[in-house]
Amino acid sequence: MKAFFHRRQLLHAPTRELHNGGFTDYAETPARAEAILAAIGDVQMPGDFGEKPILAVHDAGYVEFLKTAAERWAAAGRPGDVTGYVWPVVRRRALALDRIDALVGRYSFDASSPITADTWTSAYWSAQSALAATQAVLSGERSAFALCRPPGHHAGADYLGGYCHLNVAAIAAQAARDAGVRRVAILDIDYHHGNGTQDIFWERGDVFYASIHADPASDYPFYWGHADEVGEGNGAGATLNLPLPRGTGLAVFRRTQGMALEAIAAFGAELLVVSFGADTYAGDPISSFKLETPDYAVLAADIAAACLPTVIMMEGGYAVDALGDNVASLLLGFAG
Ligand code: OKP
Ligand code: ZN
Repeated sequence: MKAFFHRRQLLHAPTRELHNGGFTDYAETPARAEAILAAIGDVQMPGDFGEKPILAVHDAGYVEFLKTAAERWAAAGRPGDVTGYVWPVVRRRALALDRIDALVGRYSFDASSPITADTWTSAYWSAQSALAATQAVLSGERSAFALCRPPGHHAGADYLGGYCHLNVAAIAAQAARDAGVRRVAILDIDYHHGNGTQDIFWERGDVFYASIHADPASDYPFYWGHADEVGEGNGAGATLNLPLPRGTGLAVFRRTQGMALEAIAAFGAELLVVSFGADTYAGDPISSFKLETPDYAVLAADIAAACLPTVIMMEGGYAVDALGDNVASLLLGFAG
């Protein structure tokens, strides 16, 4: 399977994150991508598809914020990485915000995703890898892998969070739509609910979003991913949330993924985007499912059996020592 990655995706490296009331090392490290690279071998550099496919999903003011946040932070005399501390829980009206602290609250939803001077560059090339993999599939490849890092599924049209800045799965799905694919499905099998992807397509009937994730009653991102969230307007019924309890292993996960794949087939998808997180792994340091390395090959074979052109996006997965093997298992399982 063709795989895409750009070395500039390694530049984004916040030093720490707020986790359970204290600062810990940032979990979404460049070492994750290095581990995947070491395990899968050949990757190609993506071409540069420019900002247009990014702006087809993301708000222009938000993109401008991502590009300039670190400069604004430094100009305000702040040390370290850009971090928010105040959020507009209720947005009564649009305000012309100028202060960096106000902007970071406006354009984010959590405090675990600091911005550095390199964040935009890495996120940009993560999106280009997603676009290159999508282009490969649109050009006739049966599947392709985008080694996206930073990941994307928590990022909304105008907000970052959960280590995500640009929603690579949404950018890929939109690029496929703009290339003439009529119906696109996104299958999100990261441990966490992809709230950003859900929000972006919430009122869209042309992009189906199905997610299997830890029950938001117990796990991040808490406010999204409950089973009764099904989309609205034209998108009513085009969102499918399948929350599972902590401790879930292969048997239940596989059966649930089968339900998601049935719904995707019933929707009539012509192209599939997979948001793949290896944080469902039993050894993941921040998650609580119980999948083992060979299980990813089983799940991938089931996805491949849906017989759809498939673009696979890397999302989470924080057990760095096992990450390469887990990704390789998934990719080999898909190829059969
Ligand atoms: C990103 B992806 C819990 C903090 C949670 C954010 C998790 C982001 C996961 N104390 N931190 O979906 O793998
Ligand atoms: Zn995750």
